[in-house]
Amino acid sequence: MNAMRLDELALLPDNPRYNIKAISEQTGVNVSTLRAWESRYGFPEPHRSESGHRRYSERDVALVKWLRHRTDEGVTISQAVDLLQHQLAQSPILPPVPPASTVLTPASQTPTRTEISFAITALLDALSDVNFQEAQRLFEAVCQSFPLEVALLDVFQPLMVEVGERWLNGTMHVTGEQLGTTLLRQWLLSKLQTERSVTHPVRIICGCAPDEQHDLGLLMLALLLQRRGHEILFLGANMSLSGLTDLLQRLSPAVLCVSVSLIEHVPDLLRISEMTNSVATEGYNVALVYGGHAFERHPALLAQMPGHFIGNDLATATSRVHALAGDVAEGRIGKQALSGWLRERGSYLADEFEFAKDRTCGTVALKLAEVYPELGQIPGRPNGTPWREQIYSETPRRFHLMLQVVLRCQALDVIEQEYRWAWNLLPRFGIRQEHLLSQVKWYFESMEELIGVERRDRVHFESFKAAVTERVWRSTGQYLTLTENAA
Ligand code: B12
Repeated sequence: MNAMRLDELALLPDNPRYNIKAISEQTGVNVSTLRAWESRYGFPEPHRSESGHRRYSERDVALVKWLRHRTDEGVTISQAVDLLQHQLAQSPILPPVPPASTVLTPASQTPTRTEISFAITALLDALSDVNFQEAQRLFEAVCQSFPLEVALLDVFQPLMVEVGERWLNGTMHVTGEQLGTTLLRQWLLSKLQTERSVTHPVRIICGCAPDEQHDLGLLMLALLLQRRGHEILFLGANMSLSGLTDLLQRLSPAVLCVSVSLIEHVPDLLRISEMTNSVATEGYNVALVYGGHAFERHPALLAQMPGHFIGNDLATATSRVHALAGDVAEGRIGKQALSGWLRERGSYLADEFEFAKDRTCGTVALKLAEVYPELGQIPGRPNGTPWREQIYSETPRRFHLMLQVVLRCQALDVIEQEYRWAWNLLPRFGIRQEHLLSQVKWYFESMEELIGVERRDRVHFESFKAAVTERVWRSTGQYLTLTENAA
């Protein structure tokens, strides 16, 4: 059996099935030798029944056979075990071969198909057996060792679909389904929470139709969109419609993503669309995007639906929502384009900004120093040099001056030119895109608080912020993900 076959062995189930006599008969390795291998090399390491008897899995059988073939070829058993451990260590989800190896495919490397299907099979086994610890271990291994997009799109999504199939045909108890849902949901929510970072101010709201419980697909979409830098408000399952109109007006999101899995919740989309239409008449343009299992089952419904259906494939949907959000935020879809508003209101806003300049720039400087104390610490130069001072206090002022030009001359594009030029220098001083985007965010936050944006300017003000941030983002480094590459 060559190395490739060994890789395939990893796909076999690991649930306990055979006693020692049965595995001995199947492999031709006698019972005492099996015990000796176990005590000397820690392998095979069988499960134990409640009464303490050894129980071996299909995978154990295959691995013992593999060892026997090696010894038949003249390799010593200790060399064969070494070889086995070495080869299994190449696989991201290791069957527990002692000493328990933790060598995983680094998250930056794309796992092989075998590794992916092994992960799915192993997870399905653990869920079918309602083996909480094993399921949790495998979930963690996948999350740690696979790139996020691969974990979501290639492992967890097909896993959940298969879980649904097994539940339907009675081969998996509902508890297994619940266990999978809980582990996945917890992990996705914690990712959404911890990965929140400043980039675009383009806001996107994600929620499931009222009474709809299936929120995992939407949660994945939310996480992928957040990775593109959007500000996500995740309302989750069973979204309430009573305060939705108000929420849309208050938060002025560029996109509202709605998920519908069960057909009975489809009519709610019509109600939601009435709400997005009604806020649009007041100038709050929100693109309604919908998707979910219901439309996979009943594509004929699509023709009757309002809003945008951009497909259920999460990678493509992420790119499309990203593009749509940019369009809406920049007012391309809106009644009055951003450039028109800038012509009309730019100078007024510039005056307002000028009035609040000192306080805002002071606030931003303090925040920069507090959140990024490492900034400006150039090797070989003592701390507190004028350079550090300049980073913290001068950069918000320069940003302010640039916005004055943008607002008074209605020249959004100068931002891109200026930042492209600066980006030739800044990384050398340890400045990252995140620092620049944080500065932009804090500047606008402070300005909004101080000047109190008038109601009639609110929508365009949001678009303006988005347009500025987008340009800073675009001209300072890259934010490439697998999904983006694929798009
Ligand atoms: C986990 C699960 C549950 C969990 C949900 C937990 C949670 N927080 O999500 C629980 C246990 C609560 C549950 C309950 C029920 N479930 Co259920 N469930 C599933 C299961 C196994 C997985 C769902 C899942 O997460 N899939 C993985 C995600 C990634 O896929 P997805 O949700 O389909 O989303 C995809 C796309 O649609 C898209 N997408 C989703 N939303 C959006 C939104 C936008 C804007 C975009 C662009 C894209 C997009 O992204 C994904 C990529 O394709 C599915 C099986 C399946 N085939 O999906 C059954 C399944 C959906 N459930 C089903 C059923 C019947 C039910 C119940 C009625 C069962 C019952 N009697 O209790 C209840 C109904 C609850 C309710 N009122 O909503 C059936 C639905 C069949 C049908 N006729 O439509 C399924 C298909 C199982 C089956 N094989 O029959 N369920």
